[in-house]
Amino acid sequence: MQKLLLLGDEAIAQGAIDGGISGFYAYPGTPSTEIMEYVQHSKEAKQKNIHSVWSANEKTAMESAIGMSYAGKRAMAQMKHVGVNVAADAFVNAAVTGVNGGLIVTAADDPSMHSSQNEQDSRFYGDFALIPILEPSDQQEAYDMAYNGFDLSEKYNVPVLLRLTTRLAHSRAGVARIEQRVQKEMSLPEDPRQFVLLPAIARRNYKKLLDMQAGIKEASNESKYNKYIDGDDKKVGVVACGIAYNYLMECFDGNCPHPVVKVSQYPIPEKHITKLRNECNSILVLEDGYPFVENNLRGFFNEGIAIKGRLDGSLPRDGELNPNLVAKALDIDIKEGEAIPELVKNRPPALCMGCGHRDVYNAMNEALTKYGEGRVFADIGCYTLGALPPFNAINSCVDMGASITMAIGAADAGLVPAVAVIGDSTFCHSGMTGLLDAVIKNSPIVVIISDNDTTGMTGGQDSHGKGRIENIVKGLGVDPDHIRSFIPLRKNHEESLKIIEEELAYNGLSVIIPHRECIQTAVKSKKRARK
Ligand SMILES: Cc1ncc(C[n+]2csc(CCOP(=O)(O)OP(=O)(O)O)c2C)c(N)n1
Ligand code: SF4
Repeated sequence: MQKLLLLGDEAIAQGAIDGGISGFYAYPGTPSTEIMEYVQHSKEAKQKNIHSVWSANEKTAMESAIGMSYAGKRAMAQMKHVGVNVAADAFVNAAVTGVNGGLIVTAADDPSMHSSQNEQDSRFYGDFALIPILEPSDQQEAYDMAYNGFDLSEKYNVPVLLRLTTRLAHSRAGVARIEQRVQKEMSLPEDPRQFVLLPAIARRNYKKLLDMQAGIKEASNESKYNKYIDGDDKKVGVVACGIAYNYLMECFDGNCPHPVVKVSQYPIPEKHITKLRNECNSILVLEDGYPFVENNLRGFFNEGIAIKGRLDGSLPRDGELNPNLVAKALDIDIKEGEAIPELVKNRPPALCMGCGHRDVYNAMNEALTKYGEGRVFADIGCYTLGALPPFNAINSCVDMGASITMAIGAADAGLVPAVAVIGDSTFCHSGMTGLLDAVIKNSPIVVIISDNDTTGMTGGQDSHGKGRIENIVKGLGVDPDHIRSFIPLRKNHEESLKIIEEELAYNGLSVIIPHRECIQTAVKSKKRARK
C-alpha cells in the first residue's frame, strides 16, 4: 500500500478520506487548521465530491456534521480545543441523539499554549458526553483512527472524539494507507424521531446511551490501540497516554524496562490498568494536558499504591510533555540536544509592517488620549497583537466574540465611551449576536470592525464577512448615520482620526469599519494571478 509523509493533521484528513467520509466541517484554529487545508488541496477529495467547508464557527461546523450524519453519511467536525467550548451544546447533545452515519469530532489541544488562550484538555468533554475518545500516539494511529473511528461511531451509535495535541498535529511521519472505502448512500434514521430531543425522547435516548456504556468500556479494554506491555522492573509501572507513549519509547530507545499500559482509546482500559496495579509497586502517569487519567486513578482518597504524575510534582502541572520531562520523572539520564546557537534570538510576535490594523490603532490611540486609558475591549485575531508595544492599545482578550459584549457590560458600569475592536472573521464567528445586544440596548459603545477580508491569524482562510460586513451591521439594526468606514492607510490618518473622534463623542452605538485587505493574502493572490 502507498506510504505518505504526513503531519498528524494531514494523516487524520487522509484517514477520513480513505475511510469513506462525505463531509468535513471546521472553523480554523491552531493546531487543527491543516486538516481542512489538506482536504481542500486533495485531488481525491475533489474527485469524490467530499464536502469541505469552513463554517462560521465551531458550533455551526458541529451542527452541519450532525446533519450529514442524520442523512446517513460519514462526517467530521474539526476544531481547536477552545472551539469545543463553542460547539459544546451541539457536541454534548449529539451523544444523546446518537448518529446515523459515523460522526467524528476532532479536537486539537494545545498544551503549553503555543497559540491559544488556555490549555484545556478535550478528553474531559468526551468523558462528560459519555462517548469513546481516541488519542493517537503517532501519525499512523492518527490515520487509522480517522479511518476506523467511523465504524466505532456507527457500532455504538455515538459520536467519537478524536483528540490530539500540537506536537503530533504539527510533526511528520510515514503513514501507510489502507484500502479506500466508498462513501455511504444517503439514508434516513430508522426512527424518524431519533434526533428530536423533546424531553420524552431525550430521556429514552439518554437511557440508551447509558446502556451503551458497558459496550463502550469493553471496546476500550479490547482495543488494538490499548496495550499492556510487560517489563521486568516492577518498581514502577507506566501509564502512557497518546503521544506520551512516543516520548517514553524515545527515552528507552524502544525498550522500556518497566511494565507499560499504552492508552490511546478511552474510557480508561480498566483491564490493563488493574493488571498494572496488581504487578507494580507504584504507577507513573504520563499524559499531555490535564491529569485526567491520574485523577481517575488516585480517586478521592488517594489510598493504595502511589500514583505519580502531574499532581504529586513528578511532572510539571502545566505545559506539554517532552522526552526530557519523562526521563526526569523516571530518574534516568536526560539526552541533551544541541544547544541553541547564539545567532537564534527570541522575537516577540508583531503585526506585519504595512498591516491595516496598525493604522487603525494609531488613529484610535490618538482619538482616545483625552478619555484616558483602560477602555478598549479587543478580541482574538492578529489585532490582539495591539496589546504589545508600540501600540499598547487594548485592555482585554478573553474569548472569541467577547469584545462587544464586554464593552456593553463596562459601559453599563459607567465606562463611557467604551470601545470594542474585533476582526471580520471573529465578528461573523460570534460578534454579531453581541452587536444585536448592543442594538437592542443602544449601548454607548464604539465598535471597530477591523475588516481585512480574511482570517489573518490562522493563515488567511476565507472570512464569511468578505464584502458583507456593512450589510450585516445594517441588517442588525445599527443606525446608518453611525456606521462609518475608512481605509486604514497612513495617508488617511487625519480622516480616520476624525471619524473615530466623532463617534467617540456620540452617546449611543456606533460601528466603524476600517477596510483594507490583509497584505499577506493580497500578496498571495497577486502571486496566484501571475501564474
Ligand atoms: C473558539 C476559537 N476558535 C478559533 C480560534 C483561532 N483563531 C484565533 S483568531 C481567529 C480569527 C481571526 O480572524 P479575524 O477576526 O478576521 O482577525 P485577523 O486575524 O484577520 O486580523 C481564529 C480563528 C480561537 N482562538 N478560538
Ligand atoms: S497576517 Fe495580515 S492581518 Fe495579520 S498582521 Fe499580517 S497583514 Fe496584518
